[in-house]
Amino acid sequence: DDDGTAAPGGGAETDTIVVGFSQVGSESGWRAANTKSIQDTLTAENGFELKFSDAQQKQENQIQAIRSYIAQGVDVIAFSPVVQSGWDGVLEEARDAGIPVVLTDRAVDSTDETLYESFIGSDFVLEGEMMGEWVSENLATEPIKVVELQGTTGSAPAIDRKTGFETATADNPNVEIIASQTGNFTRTEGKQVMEGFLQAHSDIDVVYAHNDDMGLGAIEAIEAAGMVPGVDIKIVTIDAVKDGMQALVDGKINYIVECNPLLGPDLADIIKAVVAGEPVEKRIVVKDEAFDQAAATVALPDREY
Ligand code: GYE
Repeated sequence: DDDGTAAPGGGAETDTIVVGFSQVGSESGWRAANTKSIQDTLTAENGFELKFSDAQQKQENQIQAIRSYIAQGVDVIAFSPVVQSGWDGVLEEARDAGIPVVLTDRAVDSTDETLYESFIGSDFVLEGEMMGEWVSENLATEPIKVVELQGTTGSAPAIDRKTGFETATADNPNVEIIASQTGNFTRTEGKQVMEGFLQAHSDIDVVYAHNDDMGLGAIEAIEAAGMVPGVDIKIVTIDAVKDGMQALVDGKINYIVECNPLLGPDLADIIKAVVAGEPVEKRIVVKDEAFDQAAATVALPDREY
């Protein structure tokens, strides 16, 4: 029988927000920093219970994880979609179950915006454009041959970073992209694909890698081929995680456009607002900077990731 007095701390439990989060994988330094930010923020202390799963870069694993969060009746589902297409079915299942969904980092191409509450992440087209402009102005004052290491096929950042770069370099006839292949955002595959590029082409001037890790893999391949990365072949990448910034400072990378992975605090705020029934922005764009070698030397000591 309830005597009307709450047990000590009894109220707190019912306030806990249960979140099911399906992460892309553990493919890169960016992903490691992003996972840490989410796990450090969605804590019991901050009023959350976090159910976290790693999809190992496979969409079917993510769909399975989301279905299991629906079955468990979590309060909110959050996820970073591996690829852009094919989400409508499972998102409808979440909506039918009355569970709100928040997208982080990567977009879905669903035209039905009622399938999710909010999408927080960087503008990947803009990142590609920032890179294209820098390459066009700083490296393509004479004809250059560029090889491109693409991110995971079908993922928003791979599609958008390719498009942005092509758009920004379209008006410069000196920029020629001679090869473009996926390295799946990993160091190992970036190295392997670069080895193939080096075998097929003796005249590569620039590597454009869609993330730091693939650029770091390319560095290994270039050094193994007896050339000097950053000098004989210029390297430009996206992310600006610690290892990438260190390579930039060391002169092995020539330019990095940032992509901020610290999405945890904003994600926590969005989820709290959604649960409280407060209005949230449909699209929250994270701002990114860019670094040349001099700027990286100044910034590196204070970098959080
Ligand atoms: O750039 C890459 C990671 O989706 C923005 O995924 C993210 C990308 C990031 O694997 O390193």
